Parts: sequence; C-alpha cells; structure tokens
Amino acid sequence: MGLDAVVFDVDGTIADTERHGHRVAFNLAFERLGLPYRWDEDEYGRLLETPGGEHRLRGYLAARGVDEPDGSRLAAELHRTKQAIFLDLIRRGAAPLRPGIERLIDDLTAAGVKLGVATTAGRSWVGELLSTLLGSRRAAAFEVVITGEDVARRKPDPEAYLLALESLGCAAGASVAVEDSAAGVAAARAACLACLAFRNGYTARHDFGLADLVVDELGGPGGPAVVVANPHGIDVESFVGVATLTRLREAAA
Ligand code: XBP
Ligand code: MG
Repeated sequence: MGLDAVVFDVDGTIADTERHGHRVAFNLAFERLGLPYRWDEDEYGRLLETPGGEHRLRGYLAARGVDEPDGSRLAAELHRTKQAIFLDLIRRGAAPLRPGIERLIDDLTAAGVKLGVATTAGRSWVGELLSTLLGSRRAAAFEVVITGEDVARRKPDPEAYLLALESLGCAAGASVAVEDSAAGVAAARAACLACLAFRNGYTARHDFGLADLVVDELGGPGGPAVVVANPHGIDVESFVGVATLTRLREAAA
C-alpha cells in the first residue's frame, strides 16, 4: 500500500493567513461597523484557540457582555463583513503561501496521489485563495474541498477529515493529513490518518504529541526540511515529499 491521498488543512498550513490576513480583516470589520474592538497579534493568537471565525467572534462578544440574541446577530454580520474584506486582502497578497507547499503539491500530483482540503474556515474564500496563490492548475489538483460549512462539528472533531476521505474514496490507513495546529492534528488522528504537523508562529507552542512528524520547514531551495519531532524515527528527505509521507503512513499504520 503506497500513499493514496494527502488531505491539507488551509489556515496556517497551505498559507500564512491568520496574522496579516484574517486578523486584519476582523479589525477592519470592527472599524466598518463602528465597534471599538481591535485584536493585536498576541491577543489574536490566544483567540485562535477557538476554531471557526464566526464562533471566535461570538465567544469574544459574549465575554464582553454582548448578550444573546444580539451577540449571534452581530457575530454573523461582522463575519460576513470580515469575509469580504479578507477576500480583498487575499487578492492583495496579505496571505502568502507557506514555503515548500507548491513543491510538495507538485511532487504528490506527479506521483498520482489524490489531494483534498479539510478546513474549519468558511467556503466563501477558500477556493479563491487556492486559485490565487497556487494558480488554476495546482488548485484543480484538489479533488475535494471540505469547509466549516460542510460539517456539524469543527476540529478537533474528525468529521471534516472523514468527509474528505469519503469524498476522495480513500482509506484513512492509506492517507496522510498535513496540519498546523494541535486541534487539527487531533482531528486527523481521530480520523485515523497519519499526520504531518507543519508548525507556524502561532502554533509553535501547541502540543504536537499526537503528530507522526513535526517540522518547522518542509525544505526546498531555501534550505533543508527542519524536523522538530520524529517519533517513529523515519528517514526524512531534505525536502518533505512523497517518499517521506509514504514512510510516515507506513510507520503510523
Ligand atoms: C482555521 C480557522 C478558521 C480561520 C478563519 O481553519 O479556525 O476559522 O481562523 O476563517 P483551518 P473563517 O482549519 O484551515 O486551520 O473566518 O472563514 O472561519
Ligand atoms: Mg490550520
């Protein structure tokens, strides 16, 4: 059994969307609705503990005494406004691809590995982000895109990954997930997927004890892969590609 599919998370994995993308869009939405709230980089890092932009807003407003039903109504209006602003920020380049992702996608598609997405985020911008950052050919390689609007339960619940595998027609045991957060890794492992954790500035202090390999860099022209944890002791190429992910799947089986 080789490697049948790889399912990617989006925010913080495929692209660096949170710090200069979503956070800025949330703040501009607050401003546009005449609200005094502003999220600096550190506070936003803490708020990321709540997966899902609208849920994050609802929790934040509730903590500031905005009672129901006003809280849900305001969170929904803010989130709609934020999504439109975020789309514009994507087009302006505010959410760059993470280094090595393009090369990994090319390596996987060249080997005939199926690709999917499982994200907590809303559907309104995911497709545009993939095509804007990856180009139409690479974006088209993603046969299925599961978003927060397709599931009843968000990560760390495995529902998004289970739905992605079902849609791809692939078994968990023959597939690998790529994630940036502890909640995402927990979701992938709960779906019985082997999981590569690709840390970023906001998730570097997360507990990645469930991950099968943890890296800070995938490797590429800019330098070799930077491995943080390798619990199975697998051989990791200088660039994390098909061979490494296949070994990962085998070791996690
Ligand atoms: C991370 C999330 C998302 C984003 C905001 O998603 O929690 O909610 O922070 O996007 P991922 P929305 O699973 O891709 O890491 O406002 O569209 O929810
Ligand atoms: Mg993520």
